[in-house]
Amino acid sequence: MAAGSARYVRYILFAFFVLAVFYFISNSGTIEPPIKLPAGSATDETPAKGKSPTTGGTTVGSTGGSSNAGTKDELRVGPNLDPAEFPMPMSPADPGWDDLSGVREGPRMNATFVTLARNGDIWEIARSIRQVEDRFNRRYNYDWVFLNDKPFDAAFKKLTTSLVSGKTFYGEIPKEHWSFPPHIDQDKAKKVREDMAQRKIIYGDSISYRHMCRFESGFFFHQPLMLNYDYYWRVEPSVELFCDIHYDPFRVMHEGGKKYSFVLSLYEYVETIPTLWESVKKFIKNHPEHIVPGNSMGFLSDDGGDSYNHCHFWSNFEIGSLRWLRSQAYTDYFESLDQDGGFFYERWGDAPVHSIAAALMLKKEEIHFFNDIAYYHVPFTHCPTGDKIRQQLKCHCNPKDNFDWKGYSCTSRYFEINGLEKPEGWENQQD
Ligand SMILES: Nc1nc2c(ncn2[C@@H]2O[C@H](COP(=O)(O)OP(=O)(O)OP(=O)(O)O)[C@@H](O)[C@H]2O)c(=O)[nH]1
Ligand SMILES: *[C@@H]1O[C@H](CO)[C@@H](O)[C@H](O)[C@H]1NC(C)=O
Ligand SMILES: [Mg+2]
Repeated sequence: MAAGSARYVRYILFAFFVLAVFYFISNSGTIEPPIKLPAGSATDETPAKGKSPTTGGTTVGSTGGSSNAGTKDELRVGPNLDPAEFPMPMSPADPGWDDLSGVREGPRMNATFVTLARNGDIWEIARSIRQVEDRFNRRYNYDWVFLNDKPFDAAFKKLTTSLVSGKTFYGEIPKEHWSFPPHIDQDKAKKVREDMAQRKIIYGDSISYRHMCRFESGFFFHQPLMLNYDYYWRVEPSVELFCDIHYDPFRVMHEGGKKYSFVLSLYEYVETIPTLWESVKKFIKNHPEHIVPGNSMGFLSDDGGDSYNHCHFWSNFEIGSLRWLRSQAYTDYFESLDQDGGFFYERWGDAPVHSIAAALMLKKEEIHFFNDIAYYHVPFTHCPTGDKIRQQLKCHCNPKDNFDWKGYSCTSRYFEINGLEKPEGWENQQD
């Protein structure tokens, strides 16, 4: 008996010892101090301080500041550098292609990332930011503007500021950019939502989704924080980037004279835009001066503009010119559409609204397809066609998922109207 209980006590002591060791080991892992965040990070519209990136002991001038070009110890980064001195590596044969480490020297464009999000989107946007940083921005340190119809909370600002290598800014959208304009008949709009709910049209019963689409169509580029830039790159929560981006897409836009760009295109859900084309035709009639010769009408219409084929560029990814969106032409276009009320009497999306504007009011050559930016937003993937390019860019997308050449994509049409040759292997990806 005594021997039995002694053994029992030994077991207990042993178990206690094991637990104590575990406790010690698991705690010793958290002895390091937590990451310190910049003091200014929780204040509205304040750039995070002390974010000058350092690489191997060398300090880089803030991306927005002047670059003391010439000093040996400093990387030459900034807005006023001569692009000719810093050629971009566009393919593996170009010098500098293999250098993906550290901050890249060279000019920076007057550009920012922009994200519209709710506080509740925090983890989904964190995922997107991390991929954009890993594949591109950690070497370029562009700013990031966050917009919300409500104030961003401290947790959102803290996490996003810690993830973005450039400066972060947080803006609250004014009521007049996120509400029903006075000319909208509330009863009529309500009936539409009830009807769409019954017909199970996606987001058909949502008021906030409509405010979001109208905001992205007509107001994001007018926000005070956005007035500081000429180019934007839109990033949504839960998107993915699958390939390394070796060059600066903002520079490709600027130096190539591009005003709008896309990676995915498709047909719009007709039920959401039954009268959009009528409204566009009215605008064309009233403002023929804004319709540009050499436009992309062939992308939108199979009968010279009589009817809309519902093709559009998918706007959850966009790199574009803010100057263009702030132009008289785009302003007149948005105001005309907004007067017709389809953001509320139907459920017009910002994707067809932007796409139609780009296709009619820009020259064909001003719209760019970024084949080498591999991208996913549920449920579609753009994965570059061709084994070689995917290997060169260290892509992790499955080529089978590439949507470009499938029946519901409009990208073939874009290639045809621009006389572009489709990449080798496209035939094998048609379904
Ligand atoms: N602040 C704010 N942002 C919103 C609201 N609704 C949508 N957004 C943002 O607007 C963008 C588009 O909204 P999504 O819900 O992604 O719409 P979607 O891409 O058509 O549909 P999903 O397939 O659900 O992604 C995202 O960046 C959202 O975070 C809202 O009510 N308030
Ligand atoms: C960036 O663009 C904005 C808007 O066009 C302009 O006001 C600002 O002066 C530009 N900044 C630089 C450094 O060029
Ligand atoms: Mg989305």
